[in-house]
Amino acid sequence: MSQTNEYPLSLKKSKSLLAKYLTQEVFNELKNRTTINGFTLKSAINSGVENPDSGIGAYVGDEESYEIFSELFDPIIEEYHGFSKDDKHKSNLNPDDLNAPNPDKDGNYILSTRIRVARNIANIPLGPAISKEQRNSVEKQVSEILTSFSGELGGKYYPLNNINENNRASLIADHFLFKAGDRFLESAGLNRDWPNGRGIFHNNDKTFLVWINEEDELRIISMQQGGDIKEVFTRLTSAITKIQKQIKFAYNDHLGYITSCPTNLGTAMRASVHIKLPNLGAKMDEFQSIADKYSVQIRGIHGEHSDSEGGIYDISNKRRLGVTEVECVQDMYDGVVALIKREKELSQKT
Ligand code: ADP
Ligand code: DAR
Repeated sequence: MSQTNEYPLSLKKSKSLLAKYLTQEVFNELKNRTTINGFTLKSAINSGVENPDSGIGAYVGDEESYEIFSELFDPIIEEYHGFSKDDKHKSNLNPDDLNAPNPDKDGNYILSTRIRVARNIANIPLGPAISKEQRNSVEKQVSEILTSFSGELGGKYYPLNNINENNRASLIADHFLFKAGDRFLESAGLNRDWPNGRGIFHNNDKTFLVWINEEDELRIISMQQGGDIKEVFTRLTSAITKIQKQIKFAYNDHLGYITSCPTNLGTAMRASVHIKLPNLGAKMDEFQSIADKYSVQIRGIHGEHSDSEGGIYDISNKRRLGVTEVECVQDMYDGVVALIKREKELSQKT
């Protein structure tokens, strides 16, 4: 799409939130605006223009994009998060406020627990607009901070551009590492210069990991086998506290932590379990209605857009913005308790 008065025709057949809210009027209003980093409407919407099957379809290149293109992003954020342009975000990373005794002490259902937050460094562009030099500087700054950690969080950094293929494949197979960016990220400019500046840090137990320069500049992850959700959250909050003593993250009291995709704004947290629910898997209507009641999402086990396998599902919080981190984890926990209860009842009937 050239930067002229041509409205992107591919959006006419798209059901994305971008297509819904980028009216001709909004397009005319925004088409010649640029942010302080030179980020344009064309760049912000390119993913949804090139991938009409997008759910959202828009990404930002910097924190200012959410203001400069607010006529587009405000309604997208309001519809996706139920969060108006005047609402304020709140944060609570205190694990003492989480009520989550292990819901599966016998290990009959929950294979693993993973809680992640996205973070971007304040006052520099985000992935869709960052330069190669800035991205390499983020990699250097963050990896040096992480490799200075000792004790439980101590570990090693593996740059993607010289990780051996067997290591990379096994880290992905073990659910530790991100796959190369998909077509949505490609069109958003998030795969530029791949794999330069990208990598993974993990501690010796692979229970604390940080992805550098994937969809966001940091994905801070705590994960382990089993269902001790509170232990996973406690480790994550300790790691976040340590990291943010040395890095200022992009944050404001309206949108919370700033992320490249509007779906991750606020806490930027996805708290998930991989859980065996074969009986519910055979009754998807009931499965989905329980998930809806507890604001949790049912996903496949190999990341976004993947399928479930062997009756194992990825269950995670749906709410991210306008709720605290404790509430995100509590949402997931309460949903998992309800799903396990129903799975037990169904298994006793068979
Ligand atoms: P994100 O949560 O950062 O958006 P994805 O959902 O794409 O990331 O998942 C990234 C990787 O993390 C995938 O390999 C996925 O299988 C793995 N993963 C997500 N949740 C869990 C979990 N609860 N246990 C183990 N691996 C998980
Ligand atoms: N596939 C894009 C992104 C949706 C949310 N997932 C992210 N950010 N990884 C879409 O617009 O459907």
